[in-house]
Amino acid sequence: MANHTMFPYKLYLVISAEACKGRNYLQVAEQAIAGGVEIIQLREKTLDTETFTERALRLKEITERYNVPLIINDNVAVANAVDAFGIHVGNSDMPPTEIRTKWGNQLQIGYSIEYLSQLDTAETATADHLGISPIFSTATKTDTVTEWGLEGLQKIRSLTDKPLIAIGNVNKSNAAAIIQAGADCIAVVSAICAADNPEKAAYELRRCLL
Ligand code: TZP
Ligand code: MG
Repeated sequence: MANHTMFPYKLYLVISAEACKGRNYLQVAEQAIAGGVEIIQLREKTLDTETFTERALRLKEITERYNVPLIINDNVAVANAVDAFGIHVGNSDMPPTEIRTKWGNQLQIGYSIEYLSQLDTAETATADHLGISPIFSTATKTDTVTEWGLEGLQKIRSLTDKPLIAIGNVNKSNAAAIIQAGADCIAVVSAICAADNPEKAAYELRRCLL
């Protein structure tokens, strides 16, 4: 079983063009990295594979320059096409066991936990890190199941050694408490993508996690 201390990233940006409110997602990503974001996921829910791949390749030019790992949401074809660091999947995507069987250890696999019962499955055992989805309910993603809260996070922490990434309405007022409750990393969309100054927003969030 992976040891959660092996996940060295504390501030994880989940980005899409839409979340950046008309600004260029590449610029927002670069500013976020300057502020202290350590790992980035490109999450585009409506693009075909070709367009998603083009956007991912452009983002990868930036993440590579700064040695920041790039994760692709949902679409394994895109993740493989751009030689991403990882793929993030949920319950309606290709299961981690299938990804591992087909592509071995090429991709780090993130897997969203929405039900406690998932912890006892081969999918969770196969994943490299787990998303606590959502830690708090959020307007950014409304089709969610369980709002875990800090207690839910603590419960999951007691049941697994996998790295835990908390996502959902995370901001500088709750980030430190989330780490204290057992998360290894916090992931945000709007706290950085929708901020007036993404670099400053990232810097302030990262400072909460020392
Ligand atoms: N998965 C669970 S909550 C969420 C995702 C992708 C959205 C988080 O967005 P925000 O704006 O950081 O609350
Ligand atoms: Mg998904």
